[in-house]
Amino acid sequence: MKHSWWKESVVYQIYPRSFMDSNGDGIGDIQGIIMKLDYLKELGIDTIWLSPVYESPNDDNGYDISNYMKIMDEFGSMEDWEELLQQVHMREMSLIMDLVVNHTSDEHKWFMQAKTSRDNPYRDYYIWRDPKGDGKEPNNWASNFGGSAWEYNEETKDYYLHLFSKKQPDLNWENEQLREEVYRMMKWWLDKGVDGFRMDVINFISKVDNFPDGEIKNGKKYASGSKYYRNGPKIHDYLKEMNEKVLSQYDVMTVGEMPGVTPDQAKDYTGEERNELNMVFQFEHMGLDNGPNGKWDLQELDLIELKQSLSRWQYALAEGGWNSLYYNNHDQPRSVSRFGNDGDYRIESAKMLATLLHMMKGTPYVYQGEEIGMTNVRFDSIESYKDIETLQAYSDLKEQGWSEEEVMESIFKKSRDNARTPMQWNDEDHAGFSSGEPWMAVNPNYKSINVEAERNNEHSIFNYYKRLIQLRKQNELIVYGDYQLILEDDPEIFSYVRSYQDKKLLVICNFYDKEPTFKLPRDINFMTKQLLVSNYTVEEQSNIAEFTLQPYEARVYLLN
Ligand code: TEU
Ligand code: CA
Repeated sequence: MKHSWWKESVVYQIYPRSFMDSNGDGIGDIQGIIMKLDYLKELGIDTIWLSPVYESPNDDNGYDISNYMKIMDEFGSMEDWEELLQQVHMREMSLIMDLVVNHTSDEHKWFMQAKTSRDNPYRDYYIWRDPKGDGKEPNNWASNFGGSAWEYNEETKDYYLHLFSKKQPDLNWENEQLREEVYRMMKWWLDKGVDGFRMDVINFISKVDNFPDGEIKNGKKYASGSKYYRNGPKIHDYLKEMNEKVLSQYDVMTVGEMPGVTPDQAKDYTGEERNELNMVFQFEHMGLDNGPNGKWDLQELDLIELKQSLSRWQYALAEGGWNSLYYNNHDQPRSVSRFGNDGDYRIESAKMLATLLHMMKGTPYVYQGEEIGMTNVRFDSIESYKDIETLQAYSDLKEQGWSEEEVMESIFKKSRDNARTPMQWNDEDHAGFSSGEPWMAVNPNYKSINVEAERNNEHSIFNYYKRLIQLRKQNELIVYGDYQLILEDDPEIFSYVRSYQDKKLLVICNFYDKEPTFKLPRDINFMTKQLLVSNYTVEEQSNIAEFTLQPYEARVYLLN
C-alpha cells in the first residue's frame, strides 16, 4: 500500500459559527479559530477541515454560498483567512476547505442572472424544467429538507431544481462552462495554499437527465428521487475531469461526502489508480438507528449490524482504496449520546467509542467537542432550535399527526443542532465561547463538560484522544495494518485485530454497561503482549485468554 500524508493524518472539523467568538457578537469567527490553534496542535491534529466560511445568506449556515471567493463578514475578512492559513502552516498542520458545488445560494450572482430570463447566458448553469400538466412540478421528487425539490420562478414561468432548500438551487454540471468556472475557483484557493477539499454531496452532481418520478411511499406527497441523482451517470467523468484539470496539479487531500454510496462504488471513487478522490464519507453506519421511515423514525442500534457494516467497509477498501473514519460532524447527533451512554458512563463510553474508531484503518475525523465528550442537547422548546432541516421536520411531522412529545423526542435524538451548540471551553459565562449572547444557546452541561476541566485531568476524554492520536503517529501498524473482525457473533463486544509485518494489534471494546466475558480466539498467537491504551486500570500481568470486561471497557494490545 502506497504511503501518503493524508493517510497518516488525523483531521479535526471546525464548524466556525460555533467554535470560538473573538469579538463578542455571539458568532464564532476566524480570529477565534486562530486563538485555538495551539489547542488543536496539543491534541495532535494534523489537518483542519473548515466548514464553509464563504459569503452566504445563511439559509443553511454557509452551505448556501453566494460568493465562493469572499469570506462571510460575520467570520472576518480575507486577510483574517490568510492569517489563519499562515498560522496553521506555521504549526505544521494543513487546512482543507469545504467545497460546496452541487448547488449555490439563490443569491449567487449566477442565479440572480439565470432567473431573469430564459435566454440569459447563466440560465444553463442551473437546472430548469417546464411545469407539468396544469402548472405542477416537473416531477415528484422531495427536497432533502422536506417539500418539493422544485421551485417555480415567475420571471421564466418554469421550475428550478433544489435538492436542498429552495435557497440552494442545484448547479447544472452538464454545462461545460460551469464546470470550468468551478475548476477556476478551486485553483484560486489552491494557489492561495489550501491543502485540499471536503466536497459537499459530491456524488449528487450528475442527475439522470429525463428526471423520472420516484416511488411514493406511505401516502407521502413527495418521493425520494435519490436513485436518479446519487452516483449518477456522469459522476466519474466529472470527477476524473476535475482531477485531471485541477487536483492532480497539487499535493492535496480530498474527501467526498457521499450519502448512499456503497462499498463497491467507494472503491471506484477512491481507487489509487482511478484518479478521482482520496476517500469518501459514507453514510451506512449513520443510518443504522433509522427506522423504515427515515431519520426521525427512531430505532435502537444493533451492535451486530454496526460490526458488519464497519467491517464491510474495512474489507472493501483494504486494497487500493481508503476509508474515512467518523461518527460525528455538523449534521449528526453527538456520538456519546447516540452510541454510548451520556449518563453514568459518559467518560468510559466516549473513550470506548474513540478507541473503536481510531484503531481502525483509515483517516480519523474528530468533530469539535467530540474530544471532550460533548453530548446532545434538550432545549425546552422548538424556539431554541436553528437548523433548517430540524425546523422543517418539526412542522412536517406535526402535519403528519405526530404529537409534540414524539416530535421533540426525535429532535432530541437526531437534530443536527445537537452538534451545533457552541464549543464548551470553560465554566464561565457562555462556556467561554463568547462574551456576548451566542447565536445558539450553550448546552447547560458546560459547567462540568469543558476543555479547561478536561485539560486539567489526566484521566479525561481529551487526554485519552491525545493518547490515541499519538499511538497512530508512533505505529505504522495503526495506519497501514490489515483489519480482521473477530468474535463476529458476539452481541456485546466489538473486537478486531490489525496485522502488519510481524506485529498484531488487538482491540477489544465492550459496547454496553453489562460485564461480558472476552475469550481470545485460539488462532491468535503471540509471544509478548503490551497494553497500549485502556479506559480502566488494567493489571500488568492480567491474562487475556479469557477475562471479564467492565462496562464500556476498551483495551488495545500490541502482540508480538
Ligand atoms: O449534507 C448532505 C446531506 O445529505 C445532509 O442532508 C444529511 O443527510 C442530513 O444533514 C442528515 O440529516 C451536506 C452538508 O453536510 C449539510 O450541512 C448541508 O445542509 C447539505 O449538504 C446541503 O449543502
Ligand atoms: Ca464573532
